[in-house]
This record gives sequence, structure tokens and C-alpha cells, in this order.
Amino acid sequence: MNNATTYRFSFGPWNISEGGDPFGPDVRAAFPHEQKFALYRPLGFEGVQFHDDDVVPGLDKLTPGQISQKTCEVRAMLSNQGLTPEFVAPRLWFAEQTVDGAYTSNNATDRAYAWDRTQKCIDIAEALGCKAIVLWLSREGTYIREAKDAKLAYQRLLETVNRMLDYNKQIEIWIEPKPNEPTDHAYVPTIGHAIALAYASKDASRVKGLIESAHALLAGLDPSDEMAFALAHDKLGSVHLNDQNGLKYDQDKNFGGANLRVAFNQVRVLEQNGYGQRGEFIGLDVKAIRTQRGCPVTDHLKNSRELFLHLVEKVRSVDHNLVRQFQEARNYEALELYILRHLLGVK
Ligand code: XLS
Ligand code: MG
Repeated sequence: MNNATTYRFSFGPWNISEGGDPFGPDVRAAFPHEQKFALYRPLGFEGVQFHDDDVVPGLDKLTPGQISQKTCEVRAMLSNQGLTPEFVAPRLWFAEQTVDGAYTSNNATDRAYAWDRTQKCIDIAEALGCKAIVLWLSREGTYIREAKDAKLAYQRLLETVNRMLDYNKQIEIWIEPKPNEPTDHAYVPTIGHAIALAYASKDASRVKGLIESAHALLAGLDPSDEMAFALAHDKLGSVHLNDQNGLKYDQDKNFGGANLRVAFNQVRVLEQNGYGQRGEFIGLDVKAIRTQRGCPVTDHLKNSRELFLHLVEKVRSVDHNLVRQFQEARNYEALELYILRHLLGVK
């Protein structure tokens, strides 16, 4: 067993006070972006996940000089607040040019925009002192299969990864798979797809994955097994813990909020494989319950972190000898009852 890991936590500014009910009136006021950073440390978080335009709002309209000046200001702010940037992700789904995909768009001008934006994102990450670039390949997919040449799309994704590796020799690329939404089918739906891209790239050691619990569940997979697959290849760059109640819209529920046992098994796989001992963050990508009142709303972050730590205790206090005995005897009924009782705190 490893020495006990001291976990450190991260989230992105988009996790605060957004996600109000999209079908009716606002249920809570938006909280100013610039004021979110002061909330991190009191909530027990030290890592900040960024999109490129979370660092430099409106970057498409700014000059390189303005982008670098704003990035320097953010870097100083982070250091004053005792915060670490965990990653920067190019937001490649909001602009008009990315409506039909970014790197896999059929339109050459739109693909050129995506590449230009990616270079800016990498430059921002470097100026921020952060080496990880997350690729959530949001619109790299289709609503109808005939819309794109899927094989060409995969080649374009691989070309982009290689171009990024060439563009900056220090960065790591963490691919975040998701099977659908906003597209009907995405080209990189699971961690297996992401890791295949990593191995096909020109520097596999710098291409890893980021696993979001809800995304794995939307693919009909168990997030803990997805994490184990990445860990077995030493390719788990980070995690986005949250939860999802079945196959429906991407819910970003509180970690453990829908299925405590699925959450337990994610913590189990991370804890038992020493995740976090090389500084990896426990990232949360949770949104407040849509109809929750208040401003700023941050309890979902505090509570998900707390739940994670409770589950760490549950994992550490499992009777491993007993589990081994049940495994050896192939007594899975007894094993299941033991785990459920352990989770419930019943002897
Ligand atoms: C959306 C993604 C996004 C990424 C970063 O579902 O999870 O939040 O983590 O681009
Ligand atoms: Mg995510």
C-alpha cells in the first residue's frame, strides 16, 4: 500500500453560479467571473481549471500583446491567491466558426480558426505557467453520419494532436472523451479512443486522458473501469468527478449524488493506484442543482469534495483480507453484502 495520499482539488470558474434553469426565468443571479477566484481557498480548493477565455475573456477580438498582458495579470492574481492553474482548454464550441466542429469541420476556414485558437490557448497556458492542455472535443462529431467523412475526421484529430506537440515541446495534451452532447455522436467517446490517439501520436508520453464520471456514464460505461484503463497505461492526466442519473442530458450532478457505490468505486480505483501522489488533482466538474437559489452558489463544490473525502475513508477502512477471502472463495454475494454494509456503516 502507498503512503496515504493528501488529495488536492480543482474546479473551473464555470462551476459557480451557472446552470440556472434553462427552461424558465433565472433562478439565481450570475456571479462575476473575476470574483470567483477568491472563493477557491476557503472552499478547500487550490487548483483552477481554465478555458482559454476564462483566462482572457473575449480573446478572439484582442491582439497578441493584449492577450499576453491579461494572462500575466491572471498569473499574478493566482499567485496572490495561492492558486495553481491545472489546465487550459480551448473553448472550441461557442464561436460561429465551430458550430459544425472545429478540427473536423468540413470548412477549411473554420478549421484554420480552430488551429489559430488552439495556438493562442497553448500560448496562454505557457504564459500562465501551466503545461496541460485539455481537449474536450465537444463538436467533433455529427448529428447525422453522412455529414462528415469519419475516417478523415479521425485523421484530422491525429494531425491536430501532432501539430500541437510540435508547436510546443513542453505541453501535455489531456483528451477528455464524451460520447454525445452537443453532437449526436462524438468521434472520441471513450478513454480507449483517447488513448489510441495518444499511442498513434508522435509523442505518446505527452498525450493522456481526462475522465469525467458523467461522460463515462453517458457512454454506458463504469467510470472506475475507465479510470483503471487509463491508469494501467499511466495515462490518467486528471479526473472530473461528478454524477449522472442515467442516459439523459449531461447533468454534472454532485459527486455521489446519483450513485454512491459507483462513486465509491472511482475513489477506490484512484486511491488504490496512488493517483494524486505525483500532484494530480481531484478535479470536480459539478454544477449546482438547476433550481437552487442563492448567489454565489458553491455548496455543490464543497459537498462533492467532502463526499470524496468521506469515500476515501471508506476505501481506507475496507477489510482487505476479508475482501481477498471472498474473492478467492468466489463468494461474490458475501462480498457485495460486505461492501454495501460497509458503505452504510452497519456491522
Ligand atoms: C464539458 C466539459 C468541459 C471540460 C473542459 O462537458 O467537461 O467542462 O471539462 O473543456
Ligand atoms: Mg469536464
